[in-house]
Amino acid sequence: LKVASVEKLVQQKPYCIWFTGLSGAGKTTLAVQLKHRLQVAGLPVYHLDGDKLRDGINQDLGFSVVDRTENIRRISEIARLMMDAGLIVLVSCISPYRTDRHNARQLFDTGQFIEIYVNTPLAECERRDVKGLYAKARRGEITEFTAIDSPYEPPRSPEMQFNTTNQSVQECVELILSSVFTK
Ligand code: ADX
Repeated sequence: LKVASVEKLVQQKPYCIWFTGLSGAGKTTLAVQLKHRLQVAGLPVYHLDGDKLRDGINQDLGFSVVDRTENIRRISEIARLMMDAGLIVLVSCISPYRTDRHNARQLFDTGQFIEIYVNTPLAECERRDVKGLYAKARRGEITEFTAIDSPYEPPRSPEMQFNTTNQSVQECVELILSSVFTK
């Protein structure tokens, strides 16, 4: 290890940066780009993605209220462990319920949990429909789909929020970097 990067590791305050928003809002895209920028700066970072975790540790869970709550509980506990291990943790999952996000926040010290609301309107998420799931939900082929027949409770006071309809990925990432990491 170079001395410079050791200093960075020692000085770096750990954070959990939590992206919430609808499917297709851009949570994963923002987290992946932010992760890349932090890695280039030599910082230790890990990205927990809702979709990916559902293939593994959360494969027993569906999309009922109870299961989503358990999904968020597990993800937040893992994020806390990783943060304790010294990592900056980026989380991207819909996390539609206020109570679940509140409980996640409670696991962290004040200032270490940064909630970012990726506030891309439903119409835009549905227009993109990257995974074709909105079309399926509209046809009734999948149920309990967030913002179609399952609620999304928007954050009341997120640390930051973006609307990716009129803000580029790069712009959002720069804003996160400057407000969180250059203090
Ligand atoms: S969360 O609500 O429990 O936070 P999570 O982020 O882990 O959800 O997973 C959401 C992803 O699962 C979506 O991006 C989508 O690809 C997929 N998915 C499949 N069925 C649903 C559904 N009924 N509601 C929302 N997302 C779904």
